Amino acid sequence: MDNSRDTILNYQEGQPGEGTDKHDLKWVLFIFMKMKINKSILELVEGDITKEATEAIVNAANSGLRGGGGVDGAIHRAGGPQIMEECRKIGGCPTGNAVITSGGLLKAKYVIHAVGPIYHGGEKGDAEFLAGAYLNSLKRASENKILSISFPSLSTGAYGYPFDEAAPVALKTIIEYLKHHDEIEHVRFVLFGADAYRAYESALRGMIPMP
Ligand code: AR6
Repeated sequence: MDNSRDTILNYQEGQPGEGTDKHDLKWVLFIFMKMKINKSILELVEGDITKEATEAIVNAANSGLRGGGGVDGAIHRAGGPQIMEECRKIGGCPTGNAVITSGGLLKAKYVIHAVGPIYHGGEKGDAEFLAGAYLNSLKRASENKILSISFPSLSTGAYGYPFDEAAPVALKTIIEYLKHHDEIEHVRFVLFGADAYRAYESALRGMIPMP
């Protein structure tokens, strides 16, 4: 990978807890990593994607766009029935692809529903379908002139993809896209829990030298 234009802008780590009492070693929670890819910002944060204020958030949907558990359930609960109404009209989306609806009651104006693969042990084109779900989400964003977008870690919940295998595929796809498309200014990975965050941080460290 050509690293010459990729710059670490910020890198901070903390441990869960509140307060600053050095004796019981509690630190304020503040975990994120931020870097520049070409003209765009790529950020990793730990959090709940339904609270994101980027112009679009990505949903880990199923091919019937029927809703479900995990991040899909959380997005439909927070965004209200309008999103499901639009999903019904669209009807479905093949694995590895993505469709767009409005964001309903969410802070985000749009939801991009991406269908990642069910994990088959790293075979049957798992990585290609996973990369396709990220790539097609970014294409929907570019087509709709969306400047900022947040992703969850697709396929790593109910669909069983291990974080350490999914993270390099996800990050590589997004980094390659941003190198050739500076119309998307800001991409955030909103990772649910410390295990997810650590896997993505470690994959990113493996791709781009860190200070
Ligand atoms: N914010 C960010 N990430 C989240 C959140 C949240 N609020 N909630 C869960 N995650 P999953 P999949 C993480 O199961 O594996 C659904 O039923 C979670 O920790 O949501 O692609 C759909 O309808 C995990 O790492 O999606 C499909 O049928 C990641 O999001 C199926 O599950 C993805 O977990 C899709 O399975």
